[in-house]
Formats: sequence, structure tokens, C-alpha cells
Amino acid sequence: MTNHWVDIRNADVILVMGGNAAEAHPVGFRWVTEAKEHNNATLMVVDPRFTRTASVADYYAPIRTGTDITFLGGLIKYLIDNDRIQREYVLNYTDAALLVDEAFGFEDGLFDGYDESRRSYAKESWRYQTGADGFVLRDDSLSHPRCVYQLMRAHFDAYTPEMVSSICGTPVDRMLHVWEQMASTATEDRTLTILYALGWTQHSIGAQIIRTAGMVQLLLGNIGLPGGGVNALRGHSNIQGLTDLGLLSNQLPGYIAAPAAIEQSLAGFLDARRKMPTVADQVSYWQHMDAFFISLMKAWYGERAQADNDWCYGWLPKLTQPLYDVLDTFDRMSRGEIYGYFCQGFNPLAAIPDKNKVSKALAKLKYLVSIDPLNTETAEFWRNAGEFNDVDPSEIQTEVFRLPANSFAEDEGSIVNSARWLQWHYVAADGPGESMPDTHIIGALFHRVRELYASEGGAFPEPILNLAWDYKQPERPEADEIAREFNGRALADIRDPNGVLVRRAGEQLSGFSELRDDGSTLSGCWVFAGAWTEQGNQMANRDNSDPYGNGQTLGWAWAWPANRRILYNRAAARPDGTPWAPRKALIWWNEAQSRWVGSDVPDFPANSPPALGQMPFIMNPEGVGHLFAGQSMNDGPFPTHYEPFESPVPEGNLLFPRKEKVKNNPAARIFDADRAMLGDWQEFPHAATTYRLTEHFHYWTKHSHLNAVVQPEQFVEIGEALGNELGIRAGDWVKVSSKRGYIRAVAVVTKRIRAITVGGRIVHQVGIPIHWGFLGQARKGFLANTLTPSVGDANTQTPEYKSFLVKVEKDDADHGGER
Ligand SMILES: Nc1nc2c(c(=O)[nH]1)N[C@H]1C(S)=C(S)[C@@H](COP(=O)(O)OP(=O)(O)OC[C@H]3O[C@@H](n4cnc5c(=O)[nH]c(N)nc54)[C@H](O)[C@@H]3O)O[C@H]1N2
Ligand SMILES: Nc1nc2c(c(=O)[nH]1)N[C@H]1C(S)=C(S)[C@@H](COP(=O)(O)OP(=O)(O)OC[C@H]3O[C@@H](n4cnc5c(=O)[nH]c(N)nc54)[C@H](O)[C@@H]3O)O[C@H]1N2
Ligand SMILES: [Mo]
Repeated sequence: MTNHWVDIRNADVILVMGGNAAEAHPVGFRWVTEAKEHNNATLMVVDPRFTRTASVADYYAPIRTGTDITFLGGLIKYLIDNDRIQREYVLNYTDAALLVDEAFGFEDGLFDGYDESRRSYAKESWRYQTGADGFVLRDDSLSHPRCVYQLMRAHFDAYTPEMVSSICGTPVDRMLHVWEQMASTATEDRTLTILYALGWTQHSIGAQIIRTAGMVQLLLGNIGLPGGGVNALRGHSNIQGLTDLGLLSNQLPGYIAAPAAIEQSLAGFLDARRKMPTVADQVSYWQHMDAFFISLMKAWYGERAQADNDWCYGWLPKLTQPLYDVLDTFDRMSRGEIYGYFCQGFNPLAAIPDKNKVSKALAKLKYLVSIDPLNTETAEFWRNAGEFNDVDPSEIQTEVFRLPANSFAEDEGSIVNSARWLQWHYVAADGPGESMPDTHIIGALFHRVRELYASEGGAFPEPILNLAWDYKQPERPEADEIAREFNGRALADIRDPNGVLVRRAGEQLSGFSELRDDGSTLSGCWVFAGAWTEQGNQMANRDNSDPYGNGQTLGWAWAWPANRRILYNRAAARPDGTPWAPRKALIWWNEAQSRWVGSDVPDFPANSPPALGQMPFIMNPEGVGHLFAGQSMNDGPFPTHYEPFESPVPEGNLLFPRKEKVKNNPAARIFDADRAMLGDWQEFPHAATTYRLTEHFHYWTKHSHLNAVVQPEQFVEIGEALGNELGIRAGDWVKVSSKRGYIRAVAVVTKRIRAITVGGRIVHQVGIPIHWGFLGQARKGFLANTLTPSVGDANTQTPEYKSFLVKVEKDDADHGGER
């Protein structure tokens, strides 16, 4: 989230799109209710289904899955055509005025520099023009044909209401109503918050949908203000912490992109990530990359990391293409290229697309380890469960080890929520039986592996043998020890540029401004610096006082970065430092004190006067928000509509009809073997999506008796029109098939899913909850991912779980009762 849960109550308009917050985030959703009650906010929902969130909304609009770029792209055109943008904000705080390279182009659905054989772009022209002084060129009249504003206007010119409606299936009047409400926040005294989750991410164009939302919020002047922002409502309770700490296979802690195979030298690696300002006087905080990275190497390799050995850079793994994400890993595994696999809190047989592919891949392993408090379908992938898991155990030789782990309530530690708050929690009960905290399991495994390397050698022992591991009980690192290490400490006395001592050797750092690039500091995750200081554990803070009455509560827990609650909060004030409107005041320049004051921690130096012109987007070298994404995205600097890889539209991409190459995202992740497993609209005519229910948490609560009672049996949802067409009534059994397999379930025939018109043709949508499987106390069911395709987003490789094709048939056999 750019903002945070409590701050939702400051919004005037709330758009829930690509998520179902009332169902999947029912506790956080109370802040939406508070905004409605106390701020008279308007809540709008855009979803293929009329959801639980829609049921308490002021307005609902249906949409076909996978078409949100079109809906939001149409809005961008609407805002520009009707002059509903926040001009002063756009001119000063975005790149609208910046000029783009002359060679940049977009034609027939493709950006320049596309290489079809590699499914990727060269990106060379995807950049701003710079002058002789090295700074970016601009045209404040916004009329130059190469300025971002004009290029963006041209890019979305085809997204007329009629075109948008014919792609999305949203009726024009519904769409215009939503757009108009959103446009009403272009004024200085109103804000819109956008709440989204996996209805946006789980598409082959997922990251670009979210970018389009970011562009809309920049044009409306809603980023950095209370009640504004683009807010990802995240999934598992600590999944924010997972990405912060770099547990994705292509990241290091603190959002540092991991080194690639072509980056064999440390200097080149740092040069590519160290961003110097490209507009005079800007903060460009990534210019401190060396301090972040070298402090990380000191945390990992301690005394061994020294300037003369490049801080052990040579020991870091270097990424090859494709990456080591789950789609790639299971593809390699299916080709027999992986020997063993560890699942820690992960049930891939249930969670990963194309269950039959995953099942065959697991069977090629020598061994599989499951570290989990519960038994999982993955750990029992070899078990024949009839139709639900139709395998022959005698053909599977994989050895499975199950290591029982504690669950969160049995461990101490921090959990990072969607709002970037690190909140400390304590042990509520000891784990049962032989279960252990995850940290102890990993600690013990690490020591066994290290002993083997020490006694037997191995291909590349140095990084394992030399890893710094200074915990009191080496096999049992404790949460507080790890947390102090993430925060970081001084290894020598630290002085500021004037020679004044800021930190003594051995002391905890107070924040990332104290990190150094000379090896005199250590920090396991630079964005967490400040979480455990000399004043103690800031994550345990529990003071909820709210002196400004706007819910920022700086004394409650600790938010990264620097305990800042709203990112880019400089944008909450005009260029001259005064708030845009009194009711949206957050931080402002106090002339008498010569500093920024207010209810949040300023997102840039607090003593930097407005006259200096430091702009709010401090992580960007230009200091402004990017309407033009430059080279940061793999599939283009501007978002473009592409169809899901399985699309119900015969003409393909209606923006570029019958142009096969740009029917789907030309840079999305797809392997050849999976392409052969895609179905077409003639055989599989219905557009399907998958989703959650409040009563279950993924695949684990079916082990709990009470959850199994409230939501006992697998079902799929279809609209009344499709029910009538196929002669299916509520309670009938149906068979739902895709190119990859089939499931059987009870039909819920509902008014909540309406048939929509796409390209002049009726399309039926089918809803498939994900929670059933062949284990647990609920009735046995099919894994929903039997149906989904193995296709991934071009930037994140997140699978396209939310848009694919199925065929629904009435199933006359009686599968009722306990099976
Ligand atoms: N009770 C419960 N809560 C949970 C979870 C759980 O399993 N159970 N899981 C947690 C996790 S890990 C996550 S990631 C979050 C997920 O939170 P959400 O993303 O909110 O949950 P989903 O139900 O997967 O999908 C949300 C909605 O997206 C809609 N949708 C599908 N395709 C599209 C599309 O193309 N466009 C638009 N606009 N909408 C679309 C679906 O109809 C659905 O209503 O929930 C978390 N919360
Ligand atoms: N079709 C379809 N597929 C999807 C999705 C979808 O919307 N549609 N959503 C996707 C999303 S967003 C997600 S997050 C994944 C979820 O996929 P998974 O994360 O694989 O599923 P879970 O069942 O949430 O969790 C896996 C295991 O973690 C264990 N666990 C819980 N606490 C702990 C702990 O403290 N330590 C350890 N070691 N284990 C623990 C649980 O017992 C459980 O067995 O599914 C994805 N798959
Ligand atoms: Mo998730």
C-alpha cells in the first residue's frame, strides 16, 4: 500500500477493483465502512461478479476478466478529453512535461525493439531525452509532440467508451458513472483510494493493470495525500515481509534486483542500480545503493566481506533466463532437471496452475521436503484419491520428508502487514509434538549442510562455509537476534560529513541514513533500518494516540521506510509547501521552524525548503511520478490491452483485430509445452475466474472442523442465463473442463453473475472458488488448479489464474453425500 489501512477512512471515493476486500480482507474492510459512515465516501466495485463487497457498495459495474487496462485506459482518455486532471500536480509532480526519445514508438500493438524469438523488447528508446548537462528535457506547455503527456494521449486515443465497452462488456452508462465519480477527485480537496488484490495481479498483463491505476491516480493528484494512493491488499499475513526481505527468487532484501549472469563485476552491478538525479536537486534515493548493498554483504559474510574482495560479490548467485520463479521451476522439474525440492509453508500441487503438470513434475523428483504444521496435498501428491488425484503410486519413486513446523501463534517475531507496518507478536502457545519454529528448522538444516561441505567439500563451498552466523545458539536463531540484524548496527564509529559522531561502534543504527558504503555498517535489509534501534524494539510500540485526528498514529508499531505512513507524502502539499486543502493536510512547510511539520514523517529531508524544488517521488531520478515507465517494465512504457492467453473473443484483440502477434501480451511468460495446452473459444466457450471465500483460507482451513462445517462442499457459480441455456438448476452437479483437465462440483446458479456482451457476442462467466482438495475435514473435492493454464505475467511471472476458458456441462451422475 502507498497509504495504509486506517487511512482508507480519509477517502472520499473508494474503488475496489481487482479484489473483493469484504470477503478476503474482512477486518481491514472496516476502514471502508468508516469512510462511508464518517466521511460520506462513495464505494464502487468493478468485478466480473457481484461480490460481498459489491453488496455493500454504492455502485457496481460488471467487467470481463482480464480487461481492466482497457477500462482504466478509457478513463485516462476521458480525464484528458474532459480536462479532469489535477493540473498543478500533474505539471509539477509527474513526468507529463518530460520529453521522450525520438526513436520511441508504438505501432499495431507493439512497442519498438521487439524480438519475437526471445519474446522480449530491446527497450533502447524507452527513455527520456537529456540535454548537454545530462538532465532531462521538458516542455511545461505540455504541447511538444514528444512530451509524455502527448504520447500518453495518443496511446489511449482508441480507448473510446464504445471500444472499452465492447472489450470489457461493461455497459457504457455504468462505465461512465464510475469514471465520473473517480474524476470528481481531480479537485484539490477530494481523494480517491484504489484497493486491489489478485483480481489485478493474476493476469498475463497484471503488473500493467496496476500501473494504469497508478497513472490514473497521478493524473487525479491522489498519490501522497490522505485517503489516496494505490493500495495492494496483500495476501498471507506476512507476504509483505516476504517481498521486503527479498524472498522472491529474483530479488535481494530491500527491493534490490538480484545480479544477472551478465553482471559478473561488482562495479557494473552497482552502476546499473545506483540512480543519480536526472533533474537538478532531486533526492534520487537509490544513489545510496552502494551503502545498502555493502551493508547487506557485511550482514551476510561479516569479516570475510572486504573492499579488496568486492565484499564477496562473487559468492552471490547470478540469475540466468528464464528466472527461478514457480512456473519456471515446475517446468524444469517436469523435464527432470530438478533433483530435490523444499516446500516451506507451500502447497504447490494445490496452488500452482495446471495441477496435472505439477503432479507429473513432482513425480520426477528424487526427494521432496514439506515444512508445514499440516499435512498437504503436495506432501501426499503420490496418493491415489480416485478422480480427485488420479495417480498410480507404484509409478512414483519420490521420497517425501515431512518436517512439522510451528504456526505463527506458536512463534515470536514480526509480521509486516499490507500497510508496511512491522508489528511484533509473542508466543501464544507452544507448538505440539515435535514441531519447531521455522527459524530453528532452517538453522538446523543449514548446520547439517555446512558440516557436509566442511567434511566432504563440494562444487562451491565458500558461500556456505563463510556465511556469518553469529547467533547465541547457532542451530536456533531467535527472532530478536534476526530482527536486530535486519535493522543493522555500526561496526566502527560513524561520523557525518562534518565529522560529528552519529553512532558508536556496536550500536544499533537509528535508520538507513546511517548506512555506509565503506564496510563500517551492517544491515540485513536496508528498508527495515529503524525497526530495532538503541531505543529498543520499535515494532512492539503500542501507542495509538492520533494527535491530528487523521489516523496516522506514528506510535503504533513501526512502518518502513523510516516509520513513514504515507509514501511520497511531499505530494500532499503544493510546490510552495502549503496543503492542497485544509481537510487533506498531512505535512506542510513551517517557515518559522524552517522545517516540514504535520502528522507523518516527511518522505524527504525535513529541512529541505520548498524553494529548493525537491519533488516527492524520491526513488525516481527525476523526482516525479512516472506516467511513462521507461525501461522498468518488460512489456512497454505505457499499458496496452492484450487478451488473456485463453480469450473468448473470436477476433482476438479488438484494438488490433486479427493481428495474431498482439492478441496476447507479446512479452508474457509462456513455455512451448504449455502453449500446446491452451484451449480455444470454440471448444471452451466460457470465461472462467477463480477466487476465495471468507470461510476458508486457501487449502488449510479445510483441515479445521468448524470451517469445514460452514463451507463443506465444492461449488462453482454460473449465471442464470447460462443455467437456462444448459438446463442446469441450483444444486445440480456440473462438470467444468478446460484443455488441462476437469472438475466436478455443485452448481450455484445466481443473479450475481450476469452474461455480458463482448464484441457484439454474449459471453458467460464462470466463478470457481479455490478451497477444496483431497485432504482435510471438508468433503473431498477437486483442486481448482486442475483447470488453470501455466502462463505468467511479463514482469512478475504471476500465473494467469483469473482469466481462462472452460466448458460447463450438466453432470447427470449423482456425486452427492460423503464421498
Ligand atoms: N478468507 C480468506 N481471506 C483471504 C485468503 C483466503 O484464502 N481466504 N487469501 C489471502 C490471500 S493469499 C490473498 S492473495 C488475498 C486475495 O484477495 P482478493 O484478490 O481480493 O481475492 P480473490 O477472491 O482471489 O479475487 C478477488 C476478486 O477478483 C475478481 N476478479 C477476477 N478477475 C478479475 C478481473 O480481471 N478484473 C477484476 N476487476 N476483478 C477480477 C474476482 O471475481 C474476485 O471477486 O486474500 C487473502 N485473504
Ligand atoms: N486458481 C488459483 N490458484 C491460486 C490463487 C488463486 O486466486 N486462484 N491464489 C494464489 C495465491 S495468491 C496464493 S498466496 C497461493 C497460496 O498457496 P500456498 O501458500 O501454497 O497455500 P496455503 O494453503 O495458504 O499455505 C501453504 C501452507 O502453509 C502452511 N503454514 C501456515 N503457517 C505456517 C508457518 O508458520 N510455517 C510453515 N512452515 N508453514 C505454515 C499451511 O499449513 C499450508 O499448508 O495460491 C495461489 N493459487
Ligand atoms: Mo496470496
